[in-house]
Amino acid sequence: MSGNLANEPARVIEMFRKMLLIRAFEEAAGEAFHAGYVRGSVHQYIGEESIAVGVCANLRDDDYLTSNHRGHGHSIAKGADPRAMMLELFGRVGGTSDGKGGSMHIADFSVGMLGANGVIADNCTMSVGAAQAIRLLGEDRIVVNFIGDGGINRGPFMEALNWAKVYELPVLFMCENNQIAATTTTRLVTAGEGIAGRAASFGMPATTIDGNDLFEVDRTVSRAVAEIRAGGGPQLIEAMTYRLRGHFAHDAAGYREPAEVEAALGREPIARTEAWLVENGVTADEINKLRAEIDGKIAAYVDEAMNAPWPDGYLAFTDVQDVGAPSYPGAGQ
Ligand SMILES: Cc1ncc(C[n+]2csc(CCOP(=O)(O)OP(=O)(O)O)c2C)c(N)n1
Repeated sequence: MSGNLANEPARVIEMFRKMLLIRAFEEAAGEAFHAGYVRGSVHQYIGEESIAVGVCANLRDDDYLTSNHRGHGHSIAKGADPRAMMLELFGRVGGTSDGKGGSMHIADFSVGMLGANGVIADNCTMSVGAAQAIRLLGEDRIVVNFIGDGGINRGPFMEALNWAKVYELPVLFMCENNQIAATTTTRLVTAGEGIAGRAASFGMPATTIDGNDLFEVDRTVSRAVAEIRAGGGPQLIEAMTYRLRGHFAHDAAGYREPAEVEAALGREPIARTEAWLVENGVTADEINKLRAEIDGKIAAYVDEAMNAPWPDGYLAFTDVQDVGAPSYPGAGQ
């Protein structure tokens, strides 16, 4: 690996730490799901960590991000608190939405995380709305919109690309191409020139990169963000990757050849970044210490979430649009 990070080992270590944090969070989320603590579903981001981390390392706190159903990694990379996220997955008080959102609806406006979204591609129109607001307010923030390769076949994606380009809005469409949408090979159900080609047909600069290479993600996103922030209009980056687990925690992914998974393991981003760190003088001891520290933190979050109180009923009516709810027990507390 080589890239613009090559002379910044401290920055690489910080990014590696975030990748480990995401991996440990996702492993714990899967275990909690199987143990019956998490209602609904859990879509793990295992194997794709370099994209979220490489993207968010180039954003400011006040930049916006929208996400999809596989949003834990995006949220952590943008700065959301993994402790509050774990409480949210468990549906408890103190979660990012006091348990109302759950795994697919993490939001933390304090770090620009406008929300994950379980409806495929619907975050695209939210991103464009946020970008339109940035334009109206004369700000220099940008919006990053995460989307999967399956999501690009839904209407809101096409609408959003069109609107963003017509108004030259500050949006980076970040497509994580893990090559499969639930159980369907995306290539077989996608017409045209592919993802980058589709963006290019809207007149939008678009490029395809190796998303498992943290350095390539960082380098490409850093350039795109600078251009978008300077008023250059929207862009799309297609980051090739592979999800190492099933579509969701209860999917054994039997539709994949073991050899394919084996090959993907050889390209997975944490091992690749770790190899770079070792080559550049970081010792195995230091890496083990980092891992142990992160694993300890995540175990404490799980422990706390298992024992945290459930929300009182009245919390169902807080932080939601006021539709004139009638009086309810605990109102005004
Ligand atoms: C509008 C809509 N249709 C279908 C679904 C069911 N669904 C959930 S995830 C998914 C596949 C998404 O694939 P992709 O966008 O490639 O993301 P990935 O899961 O690969 O990260 C589907 C079809 C949904 N959530 N929303």
